[in-house]
Amino acid sequence: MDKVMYETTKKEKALLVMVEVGQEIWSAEVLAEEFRSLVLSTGIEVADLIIVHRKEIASALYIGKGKVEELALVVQEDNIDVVIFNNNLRSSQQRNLEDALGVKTIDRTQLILDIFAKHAHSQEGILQVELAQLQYLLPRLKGKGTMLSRLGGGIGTRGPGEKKLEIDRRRITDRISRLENEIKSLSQHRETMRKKREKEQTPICSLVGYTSAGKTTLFNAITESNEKISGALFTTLDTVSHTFSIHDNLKVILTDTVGFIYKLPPYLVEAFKATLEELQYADVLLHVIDASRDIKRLRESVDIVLKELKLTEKPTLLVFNKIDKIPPQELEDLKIQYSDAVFISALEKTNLEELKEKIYQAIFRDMAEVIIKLPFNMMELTDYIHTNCEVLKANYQEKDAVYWVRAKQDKLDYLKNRGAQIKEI
Ligand SMILES: Nc1nc2c(ncn2[C@@H]2O[C@H](COP(=O)(O)OP(=O)(O)OP(=O)(O)O)[C@@H](O)[C@H]2O)c(=O)[nH]1
Ligand SMILES: [Mg+2]
Repeated sequence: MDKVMYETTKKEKALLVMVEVGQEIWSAEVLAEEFRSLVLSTGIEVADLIIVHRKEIASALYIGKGKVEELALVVQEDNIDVVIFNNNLRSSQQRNLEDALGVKTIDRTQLILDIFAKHAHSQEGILQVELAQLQYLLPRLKGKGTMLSRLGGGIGTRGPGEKKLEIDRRRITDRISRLENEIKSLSQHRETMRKKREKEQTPICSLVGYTSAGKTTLFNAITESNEKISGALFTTLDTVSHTFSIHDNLKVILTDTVGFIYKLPPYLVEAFKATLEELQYADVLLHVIDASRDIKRLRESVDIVLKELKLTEKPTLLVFNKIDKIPPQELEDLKIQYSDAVFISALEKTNLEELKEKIYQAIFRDMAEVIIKLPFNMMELTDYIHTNCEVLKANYQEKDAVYWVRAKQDKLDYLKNRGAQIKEI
Protein backbone atom coordinates (compact mmCIF):
# COMPACT_ATOMS: atom_id res chain seq x y z
CA MET A 1 0.00 0.00 0.00
CA ASP A 2 0.90 3.57 -0.63
CA LYS A 3 0.86 4.49 3.01
CA VAL A 4 3.73 2.24 3.97
CA MET A 5 6.04 3.91 1.48
CA TYR A 6 5.65 7.19 3.26
CA GLU A 7 6.09 6.08 6.85
CA THR A 8 9.01 7.95 8.33
CA THR A 9 11.94 5.89 9.44
CA LYS A 10 13.31 8.41 11.90
CA LYS A 11 11.05 9.46 14.74
CA GLU A 12 10.15 13.11 14.41
CA LYS A 13 10.50 15.30 17.46
CA ALA A 14 7.66 17.68 18.21
CA LEU A 15 7.22 20.81 20.26
CA LEU A 16 3.60 21.12 21.37
CA VAL A 17 1.97 24.50 21.80
CA MET A 18 -1.40 24.95 23.41
CA VAL A 19 -2.84 28.45 23.27
CA GLU A 20 -5.55 29.27 25.77
CA VAL A 21 -7.66 32.11 24.52
CA GLY A 22 -9.92 33.62 27.17
CA GLN A 23 -11.69 31.10 29.36
CA GLU A 24 -11.78 27.49 28.18
CA ILE A 25 -14.48 25.16 29.50
CA TRP A 26 -11.97 22.35 29.99
CA SER A 27 -9.11 22.68 32.43
CA ALA A 28 -5.67 23.26 30.93
CA GLU A 29 -4.33 19.99 32.42
CA VAL A 30 -7.05 17.88 30.85
CA LEU A 31 -6.67 19.56 27.48
CA ALA A 32 -2.89 19.22 27.64
CA GLU A 33 -3.16 15.53 28.49
CA GLU A 34 -5.54 14.90 25.63
CA PHE A 35 -3.37 16.89 23.23
CA ARG A 36 -0.33 14.88 24.27
CA SER A 37 -2.15 11.56 23.72
CA LEU A 38 -3.28 12.69 20.30
CA VAL A 39 0.29 13.47 19.30
CA LEU A 40 1.74 10.32 20.87
CA SER A 41 -0.77 8.18 18.99
CA THR A 42 0.85 9.30 15.74
CA GLY A 43 4.11 7.75 16.91
CA ILE A 44 5.90 11.06 17.15
CA GLU A 45 8.23 12.00 20.01
CA VAL A 46 7.10 14.84 22.26
CA ALA A 47 9.93 17.11 23.40
CA ASP A 48 7.91 19.62 25.38
CA LEU A 49 4.49 21.14 25.78
CA ILE A 50 4.17 24.88 26.16
CA ILE A 51 0.97 26.59 27.26
CA VAL A 52 0.43 30.15 26.10
CA HIS A 53 -2.32 32.34 27.57
CA ARG A 54 -3.85 35.11 25.51
CA LYS A 55 -6.79 37.44 25.82
CA GLU A 56 -7.36 37.28 22.11
CA ILE A 57 -5.85 35.80 18.99
CA ALA A 58 -3.15 37.82 17.25
CA SER A 59 -4.06 38.02 13.60
CA ALA A 60 -0.66 37.51 11.98
CA LEU A 61 0.95 34.85 14.17
CA TYR A 62 -1.91 33.70 16.41
CA ILE A 63 0.35 34.44 19.40
CA GLY A 64 2.65 37.38 20.17
CA LYS A 65 5.87 38.03 18.29
CA GLY A 66 7.96 37.74 21.45
CA LYS A 67 6.47 34.34 22.21
CA VAL A 68 7.20 33.15 18.68
CA GLU A 69 10.84 34.18 19.09
CA GLU A 70 10.98 32.18 22.33
CA LEU A 71 9.56 29.14 20.54
CA ALA A 72 12.04 29.56 17.68
CA LEU A 73 14.84 29.35 20.21
CA VAL A 74 13.47 26.12 21.68
CA VAL A 75 13.13 24.71 18.17
CA GLN A 76 16.81 25.36 17.53
CA GLU A 77 18.13 24.23 20.87
CA ASP A 78 16.12 21.02 21.03
CA ASN A 79 16.41 20.09 17.36
CA ILE A 80 12.67 20.15 16.89
CA ASP A 81 11.33 18.82 13.57
CA VAL A 82 7.75 19.95 13.87
CA VAL A 83 5.71 22.39 15.96
CA ILE A 84 2.14 21.33 16.63
CA PHE A 85 -0.55 23.75 17.79
CA ASN A 86 -3.60 22.52 19.63
CA ASN A 87 -5.56 25.31 17.98
CA ASN A 88 -6.93 25.78 14.53
CA LEU A 89 -4.76 28.21 12.59
CA ARG A 90 -5.70 30.19 9.55
CA SER A 91 -3.57 29.35 6.54
CA SER A 92 -1.77 32.73 6.69
CA GLN A 93 -1.03 32.26 10.39
CA GLN A 94 0.31 28.79 9.76
CA ARG A 95 2.54 30.10 6.96
CA ASN A 96 3.82 33.02 9.01
CA LEU A 97 4.57 30.76 11.97
CA GLU A 98 6.38 28.31 9.76
CA ASP A 99 8.54 31.11 8.34
CA ALA A 100 9.31 32.43 11.81
CA LEU A 101 9.97 29.06 13.42
CA GLY A 102 11.85 27.57 10.49
CA VAL A 103 10.18 24.14 10.77
CA LYS A 104 6.96 22.49 9.71
CA THR A 105 4.08 23.84 11.76
CA ILE A 106 0.76 22.07 11.92
CA ASP A 107 -2.50 22.78 13.68
CA ARG A 108 -5.09 20.73 15.54
CA THR A 109 -7.15 19.94 12.47
CA GLN A 110 -4.19 18.65 10.52
CA LEU A 111 -3.08 16.60 13.52
CA ILE A 112 -6.47 14.92 13.78
CA LEU A 113 -6.66 14.44 10.02
CA ASP A 114 -3.33 12.64 10.22
CA ILE A 115 -4.54 10.30 12.94
CA PHE A 116 -7.63 9.57 10.90
CA ALA A 117 -5.50 8.88 7.82
CA LYS A 118 -3.49 6.40 9.83
CA HIS A 119 -6.55 4.59 11.20
CA ALA A 120 -8.75 4.49 8.10
CA HIS A 121 -9.09 0.94 6.77
CA SER A 122 -12.33 0.61 4.88
CA GLN A 123 -12.66 1.90 1.36
CA GLU A 124 -15.16 4.48 2.49
CA GLY A 125 -13.08 5.57 5.49
CA ILE A 126 -10.03 6.12 3.29
CA LEU A 127 -12.05 8.13 0.77
CA GLN A 128 -13.64 10.25 3.48
CA VAL A 129 -10.30 11.07 5.09
CA GLU A 130 -8.75 11.99 1.76
CA LEU A 131 -11.71 14.24 1.04
CA ALA A 132 -11.32 15.97 4.39
CA GLN A 133 -7.58 16.40 3.82
CA LEU A 134 -8.06 17.93 0.41
CA GLN A 135 -10.81 20.23 1.60
CA TYR A 136 -8.48 21.35 4.34
CA LEU A 137 -5.60 21.90 1.93
CA LEU A 138 -7.44 23.70 -0.83
CA PRO A 139 -7.89 27.11 0.83
CA ARG A 140 -4.32 26.82 2.04
CA LEU A 141 -2.96 26.95 -1.48
CA LYS A 142 -3.78 30.63 -1.76
CA GLY A 143 -0.92 32.83 -2.77
CA LYS A 144 1.34 29.87 -3.31
CA GLY A 145 0.89 29.57 -7.02
CA THR A 146 -0.20 26.17 -8.12
CA MET A 147 2.38 24.14 -6.33
CA LEU A 148 1.77 22.16 -3.21
CA SER A 149 5.44 22.08 -2.37
CA ARG A 150 5.08 23.68 1.02
CA LEU A 151 2.45 21.22 2.07
CA GLY A 152 4.71 18.35 2.83
CA GLY A 153 1.83 16.55 4.49
CA GLY A 154 1.44 16.18 8.20
CA ILE A 155 3.31 14.12 10.70
CA GLY A 156 5.39 11.37 9.21
CA THR A 157 4.82 13.12 5.90
CA ARG A 158 1.56 11.33 5.40
CA GLY A 159 -1.36 12.85 3.59
CA PRO A 160 -2.13 13.73 0.05
CA GLY A 161 0.34 16.62 -0.27
CA GLU A 162 3.62 14.76 -0.53
CA LYS A 163 2.18 12.05 -2.70
CA LYS A 164 1.65 14.36 -5.59
CA LEU A 165 3.75 17.42 -5.00
CA GLU A 166 3.12 18.60 -8.50
CA ILE A 167 -0.62 18.51 -8.57
CA ASP A 168 -2.26 21.83 -8.83
CA ARG A 169 -5.44 23.28 -7.50
CA ARG A 170 -7.45 22.31 -10.48
CA ARG A 171 -6.59 18.68 -10.07
CA ILE A 172 -7.43 18.86 -6.40
CA THR A 173 -10.86 20.25 -7.19
CA ASP A 174 -11.38 17.45 -9.70
CA ARG A 175 -10.24 14.89 -7.18
CA ILE A 176 -12.61 16.33 -4.58
CA SER A 177 -15.61 15.93 -6.85
CA ARG A 178 -14.54 12.42 -7.80
CA LEU A 179 -14.20 11.49 -4.12
CA GLU A 180 -17.59 12.99 -3.37
CA ASN A 181 -19.13 10.90 -6.14
CA GLU A 182 -17.46 7.71 -4.99
CA ILE A 183 -18.60 8.30 -1.43
CA LYS A 184 -22.09 8.99 -2.66
CA SER A 185 -22.25 5.73 -4.57
CA LEU A 186 -21.01 3.83 -1.52
CA SER A 187 -23.69 5.45 0.57
CA GLN A 188 -26.28 4.46 -2.02
CA HIS A 189 -25.18 0.90 -1.53
CA ARG A 190 -25.64 1.34 2.20
CA GLU A 191 -29.07 2.78 1.58
CA THR A 192 -30.04 -0.42 -0.23
CA MET A 193 -28.77 -2.52 2.66
CA ARG A 194 -30.69 -0.33 5.05
CA LYS A 195 -33.93 -0.74 3.15
CA LYS A 196 -33.44 -4.48 3.28
CA ARG A 197 -32.91 -4.34 7.04
CA GLU A 198 -35.93 -2.12 7.43
CA LYS A 199 -38.01 -4.68 5.65
CA GLU A 200 -36.71 -7.26 8.04
CA GLN A 201 -37.65 -4.94 10.88
CA THR A 202 -34.45 -5.39 12.82
CA PRO A 203 -34.13 -2.54 15.30
CA ILE A 204 -30.86 -0.60 15.23
CA CYS A 205 -28.99 0.60 18.25
CA SER A 206 -25.94 2.85 17.69
CA LEU A 207 -23.00 3.57 19.95
CA VAL A 208 -21.89 7.18 20.09
CA GLY A 209 -19.50 8.97 22.41
CA TYR A 210 -16.20 10.61 23.04
CA THR A 211 -13.13 8.90 21.64
CA SER A 212 -11.79 6.25 24.04
CA ALA A 213 -15.03 6.05 26.03
CA GLY A 214 -15.01 2.29 25.48
CA LYS A 215 -17.55 1.99 22.66
CA THR A 216 -15.74 -0.77 20.84
CA THR A 217 -15.01 -2.64 24.05
CA LEU A 218 -18.74 -2.61 24.72
CA PHE A 219 -19.53 -3.55 21.11
CA ASN A 220 -17.21 -6.56 21.39
CA ALA A 221 -18.64 -7.58 24.75
CA ILE A 222 -22.24 -7.49 23.57
CA THR A 223 -21.86 -8.93 20.09
CA GLU A 224 -18.93 -11.23 20.88
CA SER A 225 -16.89 -9.59 18.15
CA ASN A 226 -13.23 -8.88 17.98
CA GLU A 227 -12.89 -5.31 16.71
CA LYS A 228 -9.73 -3.39 17.54
CA ILE A 229 -9.66 -1.52 20.84
CA SER A 230 -6.83 0.55 22.26
CA GLY A 231 -5.94 3.32 24.65
CA ALA A 232 -5.01 5.51 21.68
CA LEU A 233 -7.56 8.06 20.55
CA PHE A 234 -9.64 7.49 17.40
CA THR A 235 -9.06 3.75 17.18
CA THR A 236 -12.35 3.21 15.37
CA LEU A 237 -13.04 5.07 12.15
CA ASP A 238 -15.21 2.70 10.23
CA THR A 239 -18.79 2.02 11.14
CA VAL A 240 -19.23 -1.64 12.04
CA SER A 241 -22.52 -3.44 12.64
CA HIS A 242 -23.34 -6.78 14.18
CA THR A 243 -26.52 -8.35 15.48
CA PHE A 244 -27.10 -9.62 18.98
CA SER A 245 -30.09 -11.12 20.76
CA ILE A 246 -31.90 -9.25 23.46
CA HIS A 247 -34.65 -11.69 24.14
CA ASP A 248 -34.93 -15.23 22.84
CA ASN A 249 -36.51 -14.31 19.57
CA LEU A 250 -35.49 -10.72 19.19
CA LYS A 251 -32.42 -9.57 17.30
CA VAL A 252 -31.03 -6.05 17.41
CA ILE A 253 -28.29 -4.53 15.26
CA LEU A 254 -25.55 -2.81 17.22
CA THR A 255 -23.46 -0.24 15.36
CA ASP A 256 -20.06 1.08 16.46
CA THR A 257 -18.97 4.46 15.12
CA VAL A 258 -16.09 6.91 15.07
CA GLY A 259 -15.57 8.71 18.38
CA PHE A 260 -15.96 12.44 18.84
CA ILE A 261 -13.65 14.93 20.50
CA TYR A 262 -13.74 18.41 21.97
CA LYS A 263 -13.60 20.85 19.04
CA LEU A 264 -13.86 18.19 16.41
CA PRO A 265 -12.64 19.79 13.18
CA PRO A 266 -15.61 20.74 11.00
CA TYR A 267 -13.92 19.17 7.96
CA LEU A 268 -14.18 15.81 9.62
CA VAL A 269 -17.83 16.06 10.55
CA GLU A 270 -18.52 17.18 7.00
CA ALA A 271 -16.47 14.43 5.38
CA PHE A 272 -17.84 11.76 7.69
CA LYS A 273 -21.45 12.77 7.15
CA ALA A 274 -21.93 9.75 4.88
CA THR A 275 -20.80 7.32 7.59
CA LEU A 276 -22.53 9.19 10.36
CA GLU A 277 -25.71 9.25 8.33
CA GLU A 278 -26.22 5.70 9.56
CA LEU A 279 -27.02 7.20 12.94
CA GLN A 280 -30.17 8.74 11.49
CA TYR A 281 -31.68 5.28 11.14
CA ALA A 282 -30.95 4.18 14.68
CA ASP A 283 -33.94 3.43 16.87
CA VAL A 284 -31.90 4.27 19.92
CA LEU A 285 -28.50 5.84 20.58
CA LEU A 286 -26.25 4.60 23.35
CA HIS A 287 -24.19 7.55 24.48
CA VAL A 288 -21.16 5.96 26.13
CA ILE A 289 -19.36 8.12 28.69
CA ASP A 290 -16.12 7.37 30.50
CA ALA A 291 -17.33 7.73 34.10
CA SER A 292 -13.78 8.08 35.39
CA ARG A 293 -13.30 11.39 33.57
CA ASP A 294 -14.99 14.78 33.50
CA ILE A 295 -18.49 13.58 32.67
CA LYS A 296 -20.08 16.96 32.08
CA ARG A 297 -17.46 18.15 29.63
CA LEU A 298 -17.34 14.85 27.76
CA ARG A 299 -21.08 14.84 27.43
CA GLU A 300 -21.17 18.46 26.30
CA SER A 301 -18.58 17.88 23.59
CA VAL A 302 -20.48 14.91 22.20
CA ASP A 303 -23.82 16.72 22.40
CA ILE A 304 -22.41 19.52 20.25
CA VAL A 305 -21.65 17.04 17.46
CA LEU A 306 -24.99 15.26 17.90
CA LYS A 307 -26.68 18.60 17.52
CA GLU A 308 -24.76 19.29 14.32
CA LEU A 309 -25.93 15.93 13.04
CA LYS A 310 -29.49 16.74 14.08
CA LEU A 311 -29.69 13.76 16.37
CA THR A 312 -30.80 15.40 19.58
CA GLU A 313 -34.37 14.18 19.22
CA LYS A 314 -33.39 10.52 19.03
CA PRO A 315 -34.17 8.32 22.03
CA THR A 316 -30.82 8.23 23.82
CA LEU A 317 -29.62 6.08 26.65
CA LEU A 318 -26.74 7.38 28.77
CA VAL A 319 -24.26 4.60 29.45
CA PHE A 320 -21.61 5.32 32.05
CA ASN A 321 -18.69 3.03 31.38
CA LYS A 322 -15.50 2.13 33.27
CA ILE A 323 -17.25 2.00 36.65
CA ASP A 324 -14.47 -0.36 37.73
CA LYS A 325 -12.23 2.71 37.79
CA ILE A 326 -14.24 4.87 40.17
CA PRO A 327 -14.67 4.66 43.96
CA PRO A 328 -17.98 3.10 45.17
CA GLN A 329 -19.18 6.32 46.77
CA GLU A 330 -18.70 8.26 43.56
CA LEU A 331 -20.66 5.60 41.72
CA GLU A 332 -23.52 5.87 44.19
CA ASP A 333 -23.62 9.64 43.76
CA LEU A 334 -23.70 9.29 40.00
CA LYS A 335 -26.54 6.81 40.19
CA ILE A 336 -28.58 9.32 42.15
CA GLN A 337 -27.69 12.17 39.82
CA TYR A 338 -28.39 10.21 36.63
CA SER A 339 -31.19 7.92 37.66
CA ASP A 340 -32.14 6.94 34.09
CA ALA A 341 -28.62 6.01 33.05
CA VAL A 342 -26.97 2.57 33.01
CA PHE A 343 -23.68 1.99 34.81
CA ILE A 344 -21.40 -0.61 33.33
CA SER A 345 -17.89 -1.85 32.91
CA ALA A 346 -17.46 -3.03 29.34
CA LEU A 347 -14.03 -4.36 30.24
CA GLU A 348 -15.26 -6.49 33.14
CA LYS A 349 -18.64 -7.13 31.52
CA THR A 350 -20.53 -5.73 34.50
CA ASN A 351 -24.25 -4.91 34.22
CA LEU A 352 -24.51 -5.80 30.55
CA GLU A 353 -27.79 -7.64 31.13
CA GLU A 354 -29.29 -4.53 32.69
CA LEU A 355 -28.05 -2.53 29.72
CA LYS A 356 -29.72 -4.94 27.30
CA GLU A 357 -32.96 -4.69 29.22
CA LYS A 358 -32.82 -0.88 29.02
CA ILE A 359 -32.11 -1.06 25.28
CA TYR A 360 -35.10 -3.32 24.92
CA GLN A 361 -37.31 -0.89 26.81
CA ALA A 362 -36.03 2.06 24.80
CA ILE A 363 -36.71 0.34 21.49
CA PHE A 364 -40.13 -0.91 22.49
CA ARG A 365 -41.24 2.07 24.48
CA ASP A 366 -44.30 2.72 22.39
CA MET A 367 -45.13 -0.93 21.93
CA ALA A 368 -48.18 -2.70 23.15
CA GLU A 369 -48.65 -6.35 23.98
CA VAL A 370 -51.85 -7.67 22.46
CA ILE A 371 -53.67 -10.79 21.35
CA ILE A 372 -54.61 -10.85 17.69
CA LYS A 373 -57.32 -13.15 16.45
CA LEU A 374 -57.14 -13.81 12.74
CA PRO A 375 -59.94 -15.75 11.06
CA PHE A 376 -58.69 -18.16 8.38
CA ASN A 377 -60.14 -16.02 5.61
CA MET A 378 -57.69 -13.29 6.55
CA MET A 379 -54.58 -15.40 6.43
CA GLU A 380 -52.94 -12.97 3.99
CA LEU A 381 -52.25 -10.86 7.10
CA THR A 382 -50.09 -13.60 8.61
CA ASP A 383 -47.03 -12.43 6.73
CA TYR A 384 -47.63 -8.89 7.86
CA ILE A 385 -47.80 -10.00 11.48
CA HIS A 386 -44.59 -11.95 11.23
CA THR A 387 -42.63 -9.16 9.61
CA ASN A 388 -44.03 -6.27 11.63
CA CYS A 389 -44.67 -7.63 15.10
CA GLU A 390 -42.71 -9.58 17.62
CA VAL A 391 -44.67 -12.82 17.87
CA LEU A 392 -44.47 -14.15 21.41
CA LYS A 393 -46.73 -17.14 20.92
CA ALA A 394 -49.05 -18.49 18.23
CA ASN A 395 -51.96 -20.85 18.54
CA TYR A 396 -53.82 -22.29 15.55
CA GLN A 397 -57.45 -23.15 16.23
CA GLU A 398 -60.18 -24.57 14.10
CA LYS A 399 -61.51 -21.31 12.65
CA ASP A 400 -58.78 -18.88 13.41
CA ALA A 401 -55.21 -18.28 14.43
CA VAL A 402 -54.38 -16.48 17.68
CA TYR A 403 -51.16 -14.54 18.11
CA TRP A 404 -49.72 -13.03 21.25
CA VAL A 405 -47.58 -10.19 19.93
CA ARG A 406 -45.70 -7.06 20.83
CA ALA A 407 -45.99 -4.34 18.20
CA LYS A 408 -46.01 -0.63 17.55
CA GLN A 409 -49.37 1.08 17.53
CA ASP A 410 -49.35 1.96 13.82
CA LYS A 411 -48.88 -1.70 12.88
CA LEU A 412 -51.79 -2.68 15.10
CA ASP A 413 -53.94 0.02 13.53
CA TYR A 414 -53.14 -1.38 10.10
CA LEU A 415 -54.29 -4.84 11.19
CA LYS A 416 -57.39 -3.52 12.90
CA ASN A 417 -58.42 -1.59 9.77
CA ARG A 418 -58.24 -4.82 7.82
CA GLY A 419 -60.55 -6.64 10.18
CA ALA A 420 -58.27 -8.42 12.62
CA GLN A 421 -59.61 -8.63 16.17
CA ILE A 422 -57.20 -7.10 18.65
CA LYS A 423 -57.35 -7.34 22.42
CA GLU A 424 -54.95 -5.65 24.87
CA ILE A 425 -53.38 -8.03 27.33
N1 LIG B 1 -10.97 0.25 33.14
C1 LIG B 1 -11.73 0.14 32.05
N2 LIG B 1 -11.20 0.41 30.85
C2 LIG B 1 -11.99 0.29 29.77
C3 LIG B 1 -13.37 -0.08 29.87
N3 LIG B 1 -13.89 -0.07 28.64
C4 LIG B 1 -12.89 0.27 27.79
N4 LIG B 1 -11.74 0.49 28.47
C5 LIG B 1 -10.43 0.89 27.90
O1 LIG B 1 -10.55 2.16 27.30
C6 LIG B 1 -9.71 2.26 26.15
C7 LIG B 1 -10.53 2.69 24.95
O2 LIG B 1 -11.43 1.65 24.61
P1 LIG B 1 -12.11 1.53 23.18
O3 LIG B 1 -13.17 0.49 23.29
O4 LIG B 1 -11.08 1.38 22.11
O5 LIG B 1 -12.77 2.98 23.08
P2 LIG B 1 -13.64 3.62 21.89
O6 LIG B 1 -14.71 4.41 22.53
O7 LIG B 1 -14.04 2.57 20.94
O8 LIG B 1 -12.56 4.62 21.26
P3 LIG B 1 -12.45 5.18 19.75
O9 LIG B 1 -12.63 4.04 18.81
O10 LIG B 1 -11.10 5.75 19.70
O11 LIG B 1 -13.51 6.22 19.61
C8 LIG B 1 -9.07 0.88 25.99
O12 LIG B 1 -7.79 0.95 26.57
C9 LIG B 1 -9.98 -0.04 26.78
O13 LIG B 1 -9.32 -1.17 27.30
C10 LIG B 1 -13.89 -0.36 31.18
O14 LIG B 1 -15.06 -0.69 31.38
N5 LIG B 1 -13.03 -0.23 32.21
MG1 LIG C 1 -13.64 2.30 19.01
